[in-house]
Amino acid sequence: MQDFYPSRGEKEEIINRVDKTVYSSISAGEYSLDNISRKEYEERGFIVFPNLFTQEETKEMLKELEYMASNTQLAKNEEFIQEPDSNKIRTIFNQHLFSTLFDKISKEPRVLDKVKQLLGSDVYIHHSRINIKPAYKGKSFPWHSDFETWHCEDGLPRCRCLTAWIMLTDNTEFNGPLYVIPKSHKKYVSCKGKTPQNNYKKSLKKQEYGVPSVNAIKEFTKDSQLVGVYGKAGTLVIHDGNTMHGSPDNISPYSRTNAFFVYNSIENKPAKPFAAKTSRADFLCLKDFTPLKSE
Ligand code: AKG
Repeated sequence: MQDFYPSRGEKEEIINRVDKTVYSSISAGEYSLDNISRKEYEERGFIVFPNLFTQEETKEMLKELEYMASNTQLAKNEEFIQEPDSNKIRTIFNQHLFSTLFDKISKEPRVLDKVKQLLGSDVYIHHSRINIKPAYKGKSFPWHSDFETWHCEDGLPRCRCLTAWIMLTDNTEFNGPLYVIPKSHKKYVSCKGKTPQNNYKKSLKKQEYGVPSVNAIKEFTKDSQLVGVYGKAGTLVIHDGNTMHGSPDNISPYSRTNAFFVYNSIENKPAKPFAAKTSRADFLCLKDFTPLKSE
């Protein structure tokens, strides 16, 4: 299969994106995007919907998460990832498979109508994850494009995927919020380096491969800028699979928790990894391609 997004080679290079960002303008349901919002997403590579979920709904999600994170039996699953230098939970993968509440949220029309419209087809979940950034100790994520990893290590052929994420706590300038670079989704950083065997085991705690150099980030900021994504609990953000993002440590006394759902078009099913000898673990690249229906 042709590789439209080569990466993990001898040297870093910034190349053009070959895929669309918005695949359809046709409504996919009551909660689809209007022309202005679609244009904003197309141009900036992300869009924020403040308070899309109510305080009651986010409280319920947080309660469900607390139950999952404190259950020692559940924590034995490989989907439960600890911080690099402590046994604190950093990420729980596939919350929608562990919890009926999160399964329902993944099919929420307020989210799914937008996602299906943007990707212009039926969609399935590539994986989901909740990142918990505990007060004072939560660790950073370096700059990266998610799609670079999903392409190189999971084999997603095209950038027809996105992440819809819900703030389960307020995200402020102090508690390790996500930073994004508007317009960065229109370029692709072909990263330097050869993917080691079982890279994911390390990269889920601390990513080293698929991380652009400081020069690439500087290049992106020449005609853009770094933006912090802040909002109240209940805010929904959608970012394109290739939008450059990262986040700093949380040194504030307040925790920061976000639930991410990665949607992929059913027309973009994974092939063989494009830059790794073997695929990552199955839980990172789910193979249930049944189209999601709103609930
Ligand atoms: C990722 O999981 O790809 C992120 O970049 C999340 C960053 C964060 O949760 O702070």
